[in-house]
Amino acid sequence: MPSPAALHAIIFDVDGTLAETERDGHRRAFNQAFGDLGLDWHWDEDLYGELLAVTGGKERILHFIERHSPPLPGAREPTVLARDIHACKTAHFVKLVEEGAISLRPGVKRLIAQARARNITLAIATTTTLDNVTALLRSTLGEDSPGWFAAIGAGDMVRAKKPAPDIYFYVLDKLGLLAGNCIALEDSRNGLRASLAAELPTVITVSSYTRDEDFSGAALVASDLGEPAAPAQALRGKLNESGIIDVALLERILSGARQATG
Ligand code: XBP
Ligand code: MG
Repeated sequence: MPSPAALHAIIFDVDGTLAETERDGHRRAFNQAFGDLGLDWHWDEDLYGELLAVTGGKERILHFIERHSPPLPGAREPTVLARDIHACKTAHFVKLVEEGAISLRPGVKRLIAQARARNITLAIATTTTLDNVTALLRSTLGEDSPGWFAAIGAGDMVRAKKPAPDIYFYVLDKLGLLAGNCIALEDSRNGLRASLAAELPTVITVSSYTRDEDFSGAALVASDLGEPAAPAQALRGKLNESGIIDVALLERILSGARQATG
């Protein structure tokens, strides 16, 4: 039985991991922004699933313009148009979140509370815009909750978004911690590629758009973090008997990852 390694920090992804934000949050906000800017564009659920291959809202809009050649208004530079749509989209997303349209996924609140009680550092590494993160934390965990996170790495704070590891390096640097003492929680292949490239042991809780992705390299793949009354299902790897992903299980995963890397 490996001895528990010191778990110093849990680094959370946001979209798909803290909450199911994509289908009825970001996608809706993009479509509202298209309407506001007089664009005859619509991203349905299937199209949006394809577009999620590209992380970052501005990058996703530019990819859509390039790939789908939608009608463009006047002689607007695509990068300028993408920036304007994105600003409007962020305002819509924040409003949706403030109205309570998005809730946390099972087990997220429980794990955050347990980690805080155990003095384990919390951090965030996401490609989404900082305003979206703080709005989501405030609306689901309370006004002061952004302050619970020792580092929040978001959006354009780094040059290259996931699957590049930059946002994880940024957060590790802010925390002053080694990857081997942290666990990343992700929901997507792009997120996993980023965390693994930063050498972070990673637990995946699949989300509605990502459940069929390739999660090779993850320490554990589960349906969600689980709650006592609604245990999670392990899709790869082993959960504990209670079917809950808690600090003890994350510590065990870290010990296993350490032993594997010698
Ligand atoms: C999430 C994303 C984000 C959001 C939109 O990826 O790709 O781009 O869809 O956010 P991850 P912005 O969960 O891997 O961080 O529009 O604010 O960029
Ligand atoms: Mg995600």
